[in-house]
Formats: sequence, structure tokens, C-alpha cells
Amino acid sequence: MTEFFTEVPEPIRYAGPDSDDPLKFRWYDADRMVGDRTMAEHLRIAVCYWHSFSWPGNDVFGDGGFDRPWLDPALEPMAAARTKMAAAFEFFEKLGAPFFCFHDHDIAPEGTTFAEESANLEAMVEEAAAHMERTGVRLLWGTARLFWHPRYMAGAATNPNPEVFARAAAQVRNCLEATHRLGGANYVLWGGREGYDTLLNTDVGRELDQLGRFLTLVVEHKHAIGFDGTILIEPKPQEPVKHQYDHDSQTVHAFLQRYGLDGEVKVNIEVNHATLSGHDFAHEVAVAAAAGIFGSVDANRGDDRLGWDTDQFPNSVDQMALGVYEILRAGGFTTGGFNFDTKLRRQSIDRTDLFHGHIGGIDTLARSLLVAQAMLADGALADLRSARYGGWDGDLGRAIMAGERSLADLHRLVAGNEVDPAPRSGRQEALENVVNRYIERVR
Ligand code: XLS
Ligand code: NI
Ligand code: NI
Repeated sequence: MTEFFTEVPEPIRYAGPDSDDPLKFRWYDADRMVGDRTMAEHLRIAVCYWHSFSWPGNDVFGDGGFDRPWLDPALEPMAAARTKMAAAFEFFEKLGAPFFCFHDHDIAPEGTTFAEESANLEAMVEEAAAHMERTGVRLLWGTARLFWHPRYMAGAATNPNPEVFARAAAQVRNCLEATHRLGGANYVLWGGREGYDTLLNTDVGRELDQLGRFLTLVVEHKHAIGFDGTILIEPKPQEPVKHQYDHDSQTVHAFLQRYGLDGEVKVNIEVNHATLSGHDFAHEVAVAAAAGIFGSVDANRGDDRLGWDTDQFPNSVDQMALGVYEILRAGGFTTGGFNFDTKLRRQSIDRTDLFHGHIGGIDTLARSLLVAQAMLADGALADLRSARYGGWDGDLGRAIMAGERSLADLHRLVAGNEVDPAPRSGRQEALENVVNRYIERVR
């Protein structure tokens, strides 16, 4: 096999926080125990196929300049797909990433007919199975690209034309089976165009029912074929369309309940999408965990001042540690993990830039994990939180929550006893200082 990443001859190793070697991990030490699991088991790192290997670096204003020889349009598509896959697995292995993620069309050419699309996918899935067997790299999730082809311009499941719905269903059937064949831990649906650009031509009620029906079909098929991975929805408020139905975790939870899919489907939270929906990443994790639908994470961040999906590598421990803390509070990942749905900046054209981005991102997650675990183990924030809610464990709190007090009962209580509790400090600044102390100290 021809080597592609020639500047990185050896797998990336851990060298410790004092290392200045840009091709070593400073914080990610895969086998280091953090609480009851190793770092690798906690983080379950995955590399995404699409931005890393299928994207030439173009933006809406110009062509891409990335060094990706397999994207040359003059190549025979299946041969190009095989070369791309060899380079992708070389990267996964050298980075030491235990998982990868893909869309159907990232690994297999679309072809010109459905028959060709299906045959290409089948062939490339066998090729992937062989690479996985050889390298030990596993599949975190698969997904179908239901937003690229012009047939999906008005949505896939939410399209006004049922034949488009059928075509999307067929594509998902193929991709779900491919994911199952490759032992995927999850299957993701990102509703890229499930929403609308203008209400003037849109029937929102119908479209939501269609989306509920579509997801039900996916869940039924998952059970029919015995796929035991988790089905995940990836919430995003907008982009590419103006309004997307899976706006954020709380919206998705209401949607799942409405269509009877609670307990069947969880969420894949993207840091970037949280920002776009006006939330912090930690908020999205906490809300999903409270609803029992926390599944997996796309670790790529946005930019607070840009209203689009910049897909940047995470590099702020200050921000990421708070999200990882919520993940640990929720018990950590089960089938999920941290996928790097990340894009290099357009000027990062060298092969090795792909390593720099991932190494920095993985180190950010590793250090955030250490901070989060230390805060959790010491009960640094938990003590104040439980004291704050202490009243709810007392007689009054318990009786209210057990449904044993009516509005009239509470009125009687307050009127008869002049109940007027004094406010207490929420101590936000003191808590923020606690977090900073952990960030400074962790080693
Ligand atoms: C786009 C999404 C996409 C999904 C997979 O914003 O993040 O990349 O993760 O379809
Ligand atoms: Ni995104
Ligand atoms: Ni994503």
C-alpha cells in the first residue's frame, strides 16, 4: 500500500505536557486511568471521513487547495474511493483513533442510478471491513447523505413529494445495513434539509408528521435486522435551510415523545450546533441527559461571532471542560463518543495539517476530561448544588413533588405562616473561580 502521510512515519505517541513536539500528544495518554476508565474508553475518539478526506477545501467563494490526490475528477471513481480509503485508514491508525464515522457517499461514489449507488456502497463496505479487520479501527457511526443531491433540495423525509421520501428511505435502508455490517455502535440522522426556507410554500404540520413517520420506519428496520446500535438525531437550528425542525435537544425530545419514539432514539450533540441554537454545549448535554436522550458528541466548535457552522477543532479547555463535566455527571458515554466533525481552515493545505488539527483537538478533550473528573471526584461543585436544593428533600419539597399539595394548600400555608424565605447567594463567581483552579492545577 502506498503511504500518503509520509511526514508522519510513526503512530502519534504520548509525550507529556512539557513536550514541544507538535506530532506528540501532550495530554492524551490512551491507557491512563481516569476514574474507573481509561482515557480512550472515556473519550471514544472518532475521525470523520467527510471533511477530512472527501472535502477539497473549497468554500462558496472558491475552489479548494487541499492536497487530496484521490479527489482528482479524472480518476475512475471506484479506484479513487479505494485510494481515499487506504489514506483514511492510514490516518486513523497513525493518529491512534479507535473509531471513524462516514456518510454513504464519503466512502462510495454515488453513481448514476440507484442500482449503481447500492452496488458501489456494498463493494466499499467490504473494502472497509477488510481495513477495519487489519487495523482494529471500529465504526462509531454511519449516516446517509440526504442533503446533497438536488432531489433533496426541499428536504428528504419532509419533502412535499412522497417519491423523494421513498428514495431517501431506500438510501437509509442501505446505509443502516452497511453500518450494521460494519458493527457500528450508532446510526446518525442529521436532518440537513428537514425544515423550510419560507412558510409561503410550506405545510409545517404535514412535514413534522412525515419526519415522525420516517424515523419510525428507521427504528422498525433497525429492529428487523437486529442492529443493536443507537439511533441518533443530530440537532441543528439552521443551515443549510433557514429553519430546521430538530432545533436543539429539548425540541428533539418533544418530537420523539410526540411520535412515540422516546426510548428508541437519542441525540448526537454538536458543539457548533449548540452555539448556533443560542446555547452552550454544556447546556445541550445537561438537557439531553435530564431527558435520558444523551447519546454522542460532534466535538467541533463554532465561532461566537459567526452565525454559521465553522466546524473548527476544539482548542479551549475552559469551554470544553464544562461540557465534559456534564457528560461525566450523566455517567459518560455508552455507545457514543467524541467524533471530530471538524474542518481544517481553507489555508491549511498540507497533509500534516490534518494531524495538527486532530492532535490539538484530542489533547483539548483529554485535558478537559482530567479537569472534569477531578471536579467530580472532589465534589467541588456538587456540594453547593445539593445544598442549594436541600429543601426539596425536606417535608414540604417532598410533599409538593409527590402531588400531595394543591395550589389552595400552598396558599393556606403561605397565608397562615407568612412564608417569605430570604434569598441566598448562588455564588456564581466563587464557582467559576473553583473551575479555574482545577484548570490551572490539572496534570
Ligand atoms: C452538519 C452536520 C453533519 C453531520 C453528519 O452540520 O454536522 O456533518 O454530522 O451528516
Ligand atoms: Ni455541523
Ligand atoms: Ni455533525
